[in-house]
Order: sequence, then C-alpha cells, then structure tokens
Amino acid sequence: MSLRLNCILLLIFTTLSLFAGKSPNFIIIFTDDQGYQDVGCFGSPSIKTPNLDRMASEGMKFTDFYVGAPVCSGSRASLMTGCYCHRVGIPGVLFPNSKIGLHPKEITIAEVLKQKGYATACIGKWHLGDRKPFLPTRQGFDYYFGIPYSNDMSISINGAKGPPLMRNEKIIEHPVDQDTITKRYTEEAIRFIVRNKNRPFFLYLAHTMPHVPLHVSENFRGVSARGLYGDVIEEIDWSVGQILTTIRALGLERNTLVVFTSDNGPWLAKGEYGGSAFPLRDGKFTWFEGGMRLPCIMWWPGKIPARSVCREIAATIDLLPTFAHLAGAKVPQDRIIDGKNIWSLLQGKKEAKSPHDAYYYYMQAVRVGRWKLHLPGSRTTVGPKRKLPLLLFDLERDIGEKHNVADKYPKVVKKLKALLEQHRKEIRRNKRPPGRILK
Ligand SMILES: [Ca+2]
Repeated sequence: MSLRLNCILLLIFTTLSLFAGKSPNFIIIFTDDQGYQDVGCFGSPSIKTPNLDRMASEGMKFTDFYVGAPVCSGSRASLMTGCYCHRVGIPGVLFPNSKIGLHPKEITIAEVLKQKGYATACIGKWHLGDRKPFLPTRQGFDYYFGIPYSNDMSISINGAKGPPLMRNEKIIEHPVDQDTITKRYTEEAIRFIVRNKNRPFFLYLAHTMPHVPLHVSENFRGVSARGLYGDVIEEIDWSVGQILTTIRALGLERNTLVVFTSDNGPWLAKGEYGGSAFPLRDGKFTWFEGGMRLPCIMWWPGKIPARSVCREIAATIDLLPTFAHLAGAKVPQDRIIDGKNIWSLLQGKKEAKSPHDAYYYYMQAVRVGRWKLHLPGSRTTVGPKRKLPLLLFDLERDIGEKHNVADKYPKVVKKLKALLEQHRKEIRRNKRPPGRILK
C-alpha cells in the first residue's frame, strides 16, 4: 500500500472515530488514607505495585495533585462537587446516623454525567451522609454497594457492633466481613463495567482500605515486605490490575479515562499500620503537603501520552469540570464551581499550565507556583505540640516544608496572605449549606 493511501485511510479512520460520538467512560479509583509515597512509582521502598506502575508508564503521573481536605468527608465532598469543601458545608468528618450530609441539591459528578445518559455506580466508601436522603442513590448514582462511612465507625444491630455493608439503600451484611471487602468491591466494579460495556458509564470505586482497621484477603496476607499495610496496598494494586485488564479485554481502553488517587494523607499516628508521605511533611489532619498532596495517576491510552509526568498544580475539584468537558455535559451554571477543566494538562501539551493561579488548602494555607504560605497555628501531628507561626515555604527547593523563609520574602508573604484572606472572605460570603435532617 502506498504511503499516500495509508494516510488517506488513517484520515478516514480518524474522522470516523471522531464522529462516532462515543462519550468516554470514566473511572475514579479513590483509596482511603494512602500516602504520597505508598505507590511503587511514587517512591515506596518496600510496597510493590506493578499494576499502578504499569498504569503510570502507560499514562500520566501527577506530582502536584491535591485533594480538598485532609480528612475523609471533606475530601469526598470536594471530589463529588468540584468545590472547596467549605463551600459546600462539609469540611469535617461525618459519623454514622449524622443528621447532616452533602446537600441533596448539590450537583455531583454522577449527576452531571446523567445529563448525558451515563450509567453510574458508586462502589465502596461514600461518607457524605448515610441517612436515606444523602445516599449515593440520591446523588446521581444508579447503584451503590459499600460501607457507607469509615470502617472504624460502628453501629449496633441486635447487640452486634461494627460497620454495615449496603446495597443501594439497604443494609445487607452487619458487621461486614472486611477481610474480603477489597475483593468484593473489585468483583462488583467488574460486573458493572461488563454490564455497561455498550453505553457510557461512570464508575466511582472508593476503596475502604487502607484506612484502619486494616483488612486483607487470604491471598494477600503476608505478601508484602511492608507488613499488613503493604499487603493491603498490594491487594488494591491487584484490584487496579483487574479493572484495567477488564477494560482492555472489552476493547474499551481507547474510550476510558481512569483516575487513581487517595482521599487524604497517611494516618501517621497509626505507626506501621499507617502509610508514608515521604518526602512530604506530616500527614492526615494537616494541610502540610503530606496531608493534602496525593499520588495520582491518569490513564487513557491514545489520549493521555504514555510515560508522561505532570508537575502542574491539579486537584480532585478539577475532575467534575474536566469530565463534563469530555462528555459534552454542562458544568452547573447557577452556582460557583471551584474546579477547572484540566484537559490540556492531560493531553501533555508542553505549554499547558495549571488553571489554578492559587490553590487553597482548607482555608488555612495557599500555594502560588513554588510558594506556600500557612497562616499561624497550622496543625501538626508529628513532633512536639507547639503553636506554629506564620510559615512560608519554597516548595521547589524545600518539598518537605522544613525551612520557613517568611522573613526573607516579605513581599511574597504579603501577596499570599492577601489572597488567602480574600479567599476566606469569598467562601464565607458564598458558601452553601449542607443537607440537614430535622428529626
Ligand atoms: Ca481518609
């Protein structure tokens, strides 16, 4: 065949596939309390994650990827709504039976994609309210299967205590057998993908692990050099492999964007049962980098360049607008959405820059390019308890936030402080309430 004919055929093929108009599938794999270092390709010295490493080598690794809160519910509120968590009234952690939940009128990623006829499933930890009006089934998901909050939270049924397992709006097991939970989430996820292979789908797979208490199935007990925590991550890695293998086996890899990240940094007080954020400072509950910067990998063969690394600031709040853009769906226009479309970053364009001139950490710190400013009193879970002063770090030179350079750069301090004050005022002015049950 001549080169020319080849070119023409290629052109016809490309045009046809462009006009096939097939909306892409989206999968978010969201782990719980997994630290920045707890993936092989993010530098773990002892945890083996061949599937995540392969995902990164076929896709894009994000080195500066942020969540919306250093704790579970706030982080999930941000992911689901594309907003800073204080804006949607869910900054903290919700407990079982809470009368508060993500407001039913908030528009989740699932609801955005529903406009375009997506099949949607939430499998795993929800943690945005377990009372009926707050469940995933009331927030745009066709199907829910999972533990509705953290696995260390417990309810009492007929004298037995522990977290429940739910299918849609019913408790189907109590207390849930957590040893098999990662495996069962994976099986449910695969069933959902296979069932919906011929239509666009959105799968939100939010693992219960590696939040303590750690549980792992028989096949993975004792496999890791990093002890039980490593076993748990290696089972999650297996799960990622199962999902990607299913996508490939169904021939969906050129039409499916898969995002892997964690909800907040490692719970360092748990010692060997918690993760590591090295080389970042601190972990969960704090807005040091270790609390809110997480390992992130995005995968879409043919669309996201293989072996690419993005060092621009990006965040979970950006997924809603980015998915909406790719699906041809509308981002809500009647309210403020903080996230931005980062499709140009995913395409690996050299000139692509973060759409965030400033990224805000939990109303307490701000990053502008290389600079990060903490207001006085930043929370810390490591070392002696003492009130920290105003801090300025140069993250380019000091990724571990060790050297406070506030005295050296008063102009930078002034600028970042003004931005942060403005952000705090703006959020207080334009925040929306959480959902509340009166009785
Ligand atoms: Ca968490």
